[in-house]
Amino acid sequence: MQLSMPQGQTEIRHDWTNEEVQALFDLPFNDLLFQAQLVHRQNFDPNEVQVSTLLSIKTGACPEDCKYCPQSGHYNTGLEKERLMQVEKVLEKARKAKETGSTRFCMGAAWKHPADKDMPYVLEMVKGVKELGLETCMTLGMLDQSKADQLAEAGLDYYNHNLDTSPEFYDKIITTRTFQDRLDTLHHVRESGMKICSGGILGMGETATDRNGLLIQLANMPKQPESVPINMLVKVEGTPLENAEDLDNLDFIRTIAVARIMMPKSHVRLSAGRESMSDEMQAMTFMAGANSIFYGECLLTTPNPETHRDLKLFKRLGINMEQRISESDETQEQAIMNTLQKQQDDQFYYEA
Ligand code: SAM
Ligand code: DTB
Ligand code: SF4
Repeated sequence: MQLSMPQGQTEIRHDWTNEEVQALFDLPFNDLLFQAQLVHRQNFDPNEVQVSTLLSIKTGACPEDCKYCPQSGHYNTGLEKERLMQVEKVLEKARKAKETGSTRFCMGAAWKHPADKDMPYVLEMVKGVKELGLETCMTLGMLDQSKADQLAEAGLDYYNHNLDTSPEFYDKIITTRTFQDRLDTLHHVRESGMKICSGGILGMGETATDRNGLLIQLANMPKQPESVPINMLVKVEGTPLENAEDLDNLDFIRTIAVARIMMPKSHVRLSAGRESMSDEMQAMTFMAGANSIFYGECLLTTPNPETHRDLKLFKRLGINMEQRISESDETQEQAIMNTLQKQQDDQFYYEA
């Protein structure tokens, strides 16, 4: 099939069809990666990756039944539940994230939606993190318009709310809310003026058409999400997906490349699952157009690569951490140097 799109174009389209997306996936691997690189280079510095740090501010006992999630109260994953974290503790973690060179702090809660009584604390967290000079992101479940507006007013930059998979596969994974519920929340987030972070999970037993469907839903939104996390399923013991079949790594990389082509100006985030990926696999996802990661030893409840492994990989690949516009190069460079120095010291004492 002939694609109507010239190679490396920057035009943002909202009318992608399954046939066109499938044609991209069917390209020879090298041709697909080449095309994704062209698009990437026309829209971003190809050697820059944005880094965000995650923190679980309320853990476990979630009323939703997402089959992939260690925090769902429907499954026994042995996870220790924690109530909403105190604001000062959150700010302490945010300060540490900034010291390691992170530019965005993403706070996640295992809620179906935030309760009215929790809002004042959550809003304080947004204000406090913002005052530290970090970009703010939250993922708290569903939002009505009023809660979205309150968060926006407090200074929340991004709201993360994943579509997770195609509309067709959705109810095989989650039964306690609908795909339309997710779209409604994203609509409220857009209306409030916040930026959207929305993506999905691969490797849950979905078909290739489901992966096309997820990307089409994201790309064909009236305004594409500014940030698109692509998670590889982390198989957690006790969840219904603990024995899901592995997705071919090359298909994961292809999905990143197709996402990059369909959403040329969005940051595509290589999200959960990095802990079990080789450095070479991660390098290929960066080649395919991924330009954001979660940085720090822990995602929400599962492990992530250690910061020194990431910094070493970035150095080997000649990748720089994306700066915040308002942040001077020196401020962030100093933070990264401090982290490296501390790690060298730790290594010295460990080996002594
Ligand atoms: N409760 C809120 C919600 O679902 O929107 C926010 C937190 S929830 C943990 C955020 C996202 O993490 C989910 O939408 C899902 O995409 C991702 N996630 C959760 N468990 C995962 C796993 N085992 N592997 C990969 N991604 C996962
Ligand atoms: C996203 O897409 N992935 C992150 C973030 N948004 C909130 C969460 C990944 C969670 C992986 C499982 C865990 O650590 O609990
Ligand atoms: Fe709850 Fe979010 Fe986990 Fe679903 S993904 S069970 S909503 S914490």
